[in-house]
Amino acid sequence: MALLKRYGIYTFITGFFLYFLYSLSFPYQDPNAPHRDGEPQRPNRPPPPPQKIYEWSKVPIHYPIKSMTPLPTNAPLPLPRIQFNFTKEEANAKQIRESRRDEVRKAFLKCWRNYRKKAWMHDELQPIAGGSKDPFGGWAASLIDAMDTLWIMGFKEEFTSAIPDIEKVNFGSSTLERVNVFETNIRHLGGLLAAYELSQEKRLLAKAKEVGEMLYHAFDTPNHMPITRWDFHRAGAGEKLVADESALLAEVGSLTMEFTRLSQLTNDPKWYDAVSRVTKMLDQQQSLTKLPGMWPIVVNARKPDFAKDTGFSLGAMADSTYEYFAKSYALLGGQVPVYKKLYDDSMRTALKHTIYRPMTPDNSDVLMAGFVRVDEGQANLNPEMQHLVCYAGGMFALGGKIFQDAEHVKIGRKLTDGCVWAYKSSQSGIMPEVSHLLPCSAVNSTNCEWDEKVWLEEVAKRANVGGKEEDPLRNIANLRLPKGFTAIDDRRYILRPEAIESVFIMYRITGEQQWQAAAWDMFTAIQRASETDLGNAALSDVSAEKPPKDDSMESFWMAETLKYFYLIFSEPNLISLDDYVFNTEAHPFKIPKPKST
Ligand code: DMJ
Repeated sequence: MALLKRYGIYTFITGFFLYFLYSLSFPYQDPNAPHRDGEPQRPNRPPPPPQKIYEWSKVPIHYPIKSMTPLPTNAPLPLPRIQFNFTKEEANAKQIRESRRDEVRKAFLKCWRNYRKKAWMHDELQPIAGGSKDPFGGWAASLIDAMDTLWIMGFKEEFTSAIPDIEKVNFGSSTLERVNVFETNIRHLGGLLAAYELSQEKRLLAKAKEVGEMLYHAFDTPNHMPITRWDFHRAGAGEKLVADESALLAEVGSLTMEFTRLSQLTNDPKWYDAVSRVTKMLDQQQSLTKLPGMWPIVVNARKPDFAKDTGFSLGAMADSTYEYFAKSYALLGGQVPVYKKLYDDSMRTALKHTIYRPMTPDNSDVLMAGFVRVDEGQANLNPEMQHLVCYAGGMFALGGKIFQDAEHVKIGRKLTDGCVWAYKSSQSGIMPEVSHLLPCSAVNSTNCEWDEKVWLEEVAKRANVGGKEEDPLRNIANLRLPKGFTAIDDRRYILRPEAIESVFIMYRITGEQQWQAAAWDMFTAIQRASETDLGNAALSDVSAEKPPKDDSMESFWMAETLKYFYLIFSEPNLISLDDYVFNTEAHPFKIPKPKST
């Protein structure tokens, strides 16, 4: 009660809701976890026996499409140049770059070999105990996710010899009752498509099609909106299903690139048609939300209503929906203008309401993207900093290049700088999963001088130690907060890629070597803290000098994080941003080119 009185009931409720959101922000770890508040109640019937094997292309469709949206047929438009015009590098710089690249390659090979030895065909290797985990249906997530990295790093033999085993992965059966459609789409479908793009190995495209046939059934609902946590066995048994009433924006809106590319590569428009329907909804409701331009994190896909909720962010649970607008525009050869409109309008709103300049002890001119709650028409910024939102720097920079908006490239730079700053400030050299900063008044605020007193007050407030007789400084020592951070809400680092992803994009766009230097600092810090005998392990507290380890190595470590580290130290024409767009799991898809180029 005293707590309620001191901070007011509003703060308490907001805090509780944010905690609830954070608890949702890691759906990647256990996609089969029990469903959350607001989820539709499922009928209380036992599921059909899980051993059943379904042939998805033969499972009947209940709600067939009467009129398919075709892929655009006009020739792709030439896109503006994205990458910096790199010239020949000096011998010394080349030598340093290559030795760093080789270190990354070595780290990857160690993880790959031990995955192969100890967890082959399972989703993940346990990098400490040497066991395995299957949080993604038991469909060899690490193997499929890492295939294009193998190719890019030049491990062609490993790549080729893995294909027969990939062919054996059975998407007709699953260890899970509910499949996370988003994760399967970005990791399995995205991984197979990119591995095919690079190698032209037809068996991989056939496998991608198999995944596509399966996921297509998640769109077999009365309104054709996807089910995001999909009852695999009920669908396989031919039951009619409906879309979720509470779904995460990212999980509804981030199927566009993979489904589009699958249609382009197979000449079958059905996948493109499926995602076009989601795009249409986003377009129709973009101006109707409580923060017009953006959509809330939780949407009702059953109605469908993407406008009701009040929490907005570029970060967890929404992220890749925004990331995919400019990328889908490029992937469709600039032929589908709605993606530019979705990008422009959402970024305008994001810039106005979610992006802030934090106060830092060295007065760095950096930016961060926070969370906004709209209350009675008022947008209130919660100045959080998520590792997940670090992709946003790359998104703005790339969007700025594709749509020729120099201001967006500048924003992208500052957002990326914000994440580099966060890595540098942390005790272990690695940014934590979720923390809070102190915002200055406006994005372009010039008046953002470091004020230790204001910072201490905010730390005390957030740590709930603001009593008169207490000394916030003493408590700060206990809180292990780098200056500028006002709270660390989640001290983990789970081998995520978003910061190096943006650093990589900034490097390829600007050609500035400072990004390679930042990348090397990040890589060495991560290696130092996370390396195990078998691979690399997630960390439970990056604010410790020697962070304790968790026995987990998510598939995105080999698929994304190490790929971006490798690419930033490679020749810039290796997977050039003028030739490829990366899906949100770092799988490169070829950009269609006009005939003359
Ligand atoms: C990855 O699966 C993807 O990058 C996704 O968009 C966000 N989460 C993880 C990495 O952090």
